[in-house]
Amino acid sequence: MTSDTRAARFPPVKPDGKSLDIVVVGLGQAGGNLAAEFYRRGYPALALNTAETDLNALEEGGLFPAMPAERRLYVGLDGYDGAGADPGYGRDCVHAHADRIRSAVMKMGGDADCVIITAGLGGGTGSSLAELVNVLADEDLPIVALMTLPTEGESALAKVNAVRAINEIVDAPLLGWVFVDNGRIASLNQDISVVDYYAHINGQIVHPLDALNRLNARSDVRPIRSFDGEDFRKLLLSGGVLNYATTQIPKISTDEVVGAVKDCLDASEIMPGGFDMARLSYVGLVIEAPESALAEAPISTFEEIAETLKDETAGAAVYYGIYRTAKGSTPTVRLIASTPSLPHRIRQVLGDAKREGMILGEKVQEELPTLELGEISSVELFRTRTRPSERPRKNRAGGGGLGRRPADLVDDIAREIGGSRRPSMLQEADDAADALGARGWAAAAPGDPGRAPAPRWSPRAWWRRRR
Ligand SMILES: Nc1nc2c(ncn2[C@@H]2O[C@H](COP(=O)(O)OP(=O)(O)OP(=O)(O)O)[C@@H](O)[C@H]2O)c(=O)[nH]1
Ligand SMILES: [Mg+2]
Repeated sequence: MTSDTRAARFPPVKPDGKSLDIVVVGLGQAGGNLAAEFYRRGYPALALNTAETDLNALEEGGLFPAMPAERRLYVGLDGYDGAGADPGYGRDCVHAHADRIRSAVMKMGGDADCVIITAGLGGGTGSSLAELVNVLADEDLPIVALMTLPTEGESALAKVNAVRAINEIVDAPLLGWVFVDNGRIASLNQDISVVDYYAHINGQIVHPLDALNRLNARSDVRPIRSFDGEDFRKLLLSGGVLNYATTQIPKISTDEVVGAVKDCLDASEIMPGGFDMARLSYVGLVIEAPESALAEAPISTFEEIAETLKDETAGAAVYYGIYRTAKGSTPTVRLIASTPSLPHRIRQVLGDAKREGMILGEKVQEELPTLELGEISSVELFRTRTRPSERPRKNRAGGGGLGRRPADLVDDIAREIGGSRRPSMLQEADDAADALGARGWAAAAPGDPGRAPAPRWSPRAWWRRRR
């Protein structure tokens, strides 16, 4: 492809100032709130929920960014309000509304560069996110899932729901997975009022992606080396677990830049900690700095940064961007990295879910002890009988939740993403992965030997079809 045709096909930024057309579909309350935050920033978005109450929170004048009524889809059954933390019911709802969901998503995002599906894992609606992927499976959409993990203080039910949902979603045919650590965010935002809390942290979660997507349309930055829309696309749709962040550094040096990358991977402010740097496959690193900070950093510093990152990531494909900014006095590092393995923190969530889930599972099986009431058992306390309740009884099909039987726990979450799939999307990306040799995708993604093999899915074929 000549540079002219490439430029015509992939303009550096679209008319609305974004490099990629991203659309967002939120499921459940957290999912809808996150979708509303994207919508506030100018992205087409939909909120799906089994609860009218949650959807109404997105009305004008509420605490969350508003979403117009036509972007809020009630997908409950029998007029019920919410899934009551029962993912089995959440799944039934999504399945029952499959046609409506599919047509709303395709109308909004049939041609999108990326469809981000958002949900809070732990509740009943958001934890059925894999069912939403099933509903959209035939549409060949480039889907990335963005999910929140429960905090330490949340119930065993939330934790068990979350690890079951993670196990399903890591096996789904997606092009990217983003886990957000609500516990970590809570520990760093303790002073925020409960009124503003979620709207505030949702801004923190969405901002780094939005900033990368708008980088090339900003009038206050000038590229020295561009991180363009295609670089961003390769990272976002690289088929791995993503870690992204925006952070400030005091000056541009190898220690500061590589140190910032390590901090984001190991103890991010929004993502689960414990990403293994040596297992990264792709890294996007943008340094945005004022003239004075750039003037102090000779070209040899940038070469040293590149060499150190290459070593520490054991040869990941790294996309760089260097921008001079007219604003601010300290350099900013923007990171987006991708790996085929799950961060260590997710193992801890699994451990908590196992321990607490088994206790809860046993508790819900206990029979209620009867009290010795004696003669008061037969004393009539009313002169008239109350009529039986006319509230209809819900007959929820399927499993989910902990209420019916001892927790059927996830034994182990697949440590690798995607089973036998080769998740890199483009030819060049595949070649880069091949070049990673023994550490590359094919070798690095054996999946869980105990699970059925993932369906054959070819990212290259997918990409060709879309073109
Ligand atoms: N980051 C973030 N997390 C949220 C937000 N709202 C809820 N959560 C978290 O998301 C998880 C799931 O909760 P909900 O989204 O309320 O659950 P749901 O999907 O609506 O499920 P049901 O209410 O059972 O139908 C919990 O861990 C919440 O703490 C939000 O706006 N932002
Ligand atoms: Mg809800």
